Amino acid sequence: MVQHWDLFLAPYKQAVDELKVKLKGMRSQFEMQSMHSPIEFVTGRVKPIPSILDKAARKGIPLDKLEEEMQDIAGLRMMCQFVDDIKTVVLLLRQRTDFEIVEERDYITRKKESGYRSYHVVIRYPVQTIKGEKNILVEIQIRTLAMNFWATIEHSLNYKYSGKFPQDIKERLQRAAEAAFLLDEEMSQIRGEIQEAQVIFSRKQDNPDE
Ligand code: 0O2
Ligand code: 0O2
Repeated sequence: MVQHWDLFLAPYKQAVDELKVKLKGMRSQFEMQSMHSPIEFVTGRVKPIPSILDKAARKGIPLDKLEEEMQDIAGLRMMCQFVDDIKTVVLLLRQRTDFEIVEERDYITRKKESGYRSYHVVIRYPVQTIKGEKNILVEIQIRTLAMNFWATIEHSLNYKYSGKFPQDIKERLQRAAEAAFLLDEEMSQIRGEIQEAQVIFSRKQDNPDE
């Protein structure tokens, strides 16, 4: 069984590793041209086996249908400074030719009941193997730093409460999500000033004697 999982997950691991390099490359290209990067940082993971089994049981996905029906066994996350950067990142993803977009889910204009906000793009990514090309599904979550802050903490609390939050915690988390969203809006409004400060800061770092 262990060997079976290793074999099954190998192309997912390869896809995550390759996509991390590719998506981080987008950030480096902006940096190289001294442009504001819409991407702050990129992380990636292959879903741990217990989480795959939990989700399959929860959603009634038979284990022999995981490939087609579980879209986030390979997951990438792209963090942005500003809400507007998310649109830019999505446009950049749409124009790439190394994968095909299968589905987009906008949980920013339509947040989840929990308060969760993020933009999800599901792609079909071709992995080259010694037995030929294998297309696998990968979920890319694009979110601001504030959305990520909220989601990370809510996710760990979810484990603590096994997914069943007491009503007061649920409401406080919803309010915290709104606070994070207001912070994003405020930061966007003062974006111009922030960006100007960043340009001056990076120029000073490059030329400390100036
Ligand atoms: P750097 O030089 O820190 O930017 P691996 O462990 O090799 O599979 P990786 O990329 O190290 O892969 O791990 P993971 O968990 O996918 O991504 C973590 C990356 O996200 C690390 O960058 C962290 O520094 C970066 N990161 C996490 N939180 C933040 C944050 O709040 N702000 C910023 N700017 N970066 C964050 P790297 O790739 O190690 O490179
Ligand atoms: P992980 O790896 O633990 O993060 P669902 O029916 O919501 O379980 P679905 O329909 O496959 O899942 O897709 P969806 O909702 O577009 O994306 C699911 C993933 O989005 C989750 O993965 C989370 O990473 C993230 N997500 C969705 N809703 C929430 C939320 O309320 N809070 C937080 N923190 N994250 C959320 P998993 O499966 O939970 O796995």
